[in-house]
Amino acid sequence: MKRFLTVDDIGDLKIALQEAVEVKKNPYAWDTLGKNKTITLIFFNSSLRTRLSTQKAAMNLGMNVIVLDVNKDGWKLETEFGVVMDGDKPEHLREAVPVIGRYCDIIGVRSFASFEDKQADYEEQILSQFIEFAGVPVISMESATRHPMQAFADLFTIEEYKTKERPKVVLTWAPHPRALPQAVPNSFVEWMKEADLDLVVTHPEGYELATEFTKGVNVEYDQKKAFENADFIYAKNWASYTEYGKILSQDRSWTVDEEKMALTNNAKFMHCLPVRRNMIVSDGVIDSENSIVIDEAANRVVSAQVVIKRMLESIK
Ligand code: SN0
Repeated sequence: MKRFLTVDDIGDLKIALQEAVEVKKNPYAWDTLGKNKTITLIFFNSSLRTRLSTQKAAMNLGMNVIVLDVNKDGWKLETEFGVVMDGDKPEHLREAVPVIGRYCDIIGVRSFASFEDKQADYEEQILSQFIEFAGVPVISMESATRHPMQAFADLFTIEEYKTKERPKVVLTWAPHPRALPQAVPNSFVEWMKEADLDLVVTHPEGYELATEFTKGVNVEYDQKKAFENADFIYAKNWASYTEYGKILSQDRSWTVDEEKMALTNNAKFMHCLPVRRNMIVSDGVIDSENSIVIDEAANRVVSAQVVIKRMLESIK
């Protein structure tokens, strides 16, 4: 496995989920696989779960881990080509990436959408330079358009909790004070579409995701209707894709609360975290027995470990 960005990179989902079961059951079974191998985790944006779970997954595999917060520790990096570098960015990614690649065996990178340039974001201007110039396998730890490690953990969590063969899974938009990327919902849809479940996406008008993700997906603009008979409610805010990066609504009638959860089939509540309480979800719902957000976050170690394990196996 040379890169991990989209659902296609993981191959057969059933096999990947089976591997996740094995990794969770026996996390130290491959603890010498990463001996004398180094993973470097590069952060252009904040992180709690991704940083800690990826580090833990690598350590379970016996790897050394280097973490670099670009905004705090490195040179400010130029990401655009053909620019006169007379500003505040002393180094170009074109040099920084291959240099980092010489110091390690796998690179993980987090680079959110900038919301300045839709095309640059959807062409993955930063991640694609890592893939092209690193010389080692690259893992997306949330790029401009996707968060595959999260979606893999989400799918695994649904597999663990489902009580019927084909559960109804609802991705609902919810209000938020800031403009957030589409990466989490994009990946969620991309992965759930491939899985054996009934996916419904609900959001206000104007929040349509890019059609490359939602083609063929059931979109329901009436949130309450979408919630009927749901087995899983996955809440997430995202900013508009069509009016790129804009907040079109902060309508708190979209907040997931007890009244709406009562419409479901006793659904489990999921969110990738961090979550804004009483904006995205009421205290009552996230603190309820049906909330599985902590187990979901715990499974981030599992998804990361499957991916890193596969990469180590391919570079051995
Ligand atoms: C990120 C996002 O893509 O929505 C990371 C989620 C895994 N979330 C945030 O940036 C939340 C920040 C906030 O202000 O609540």
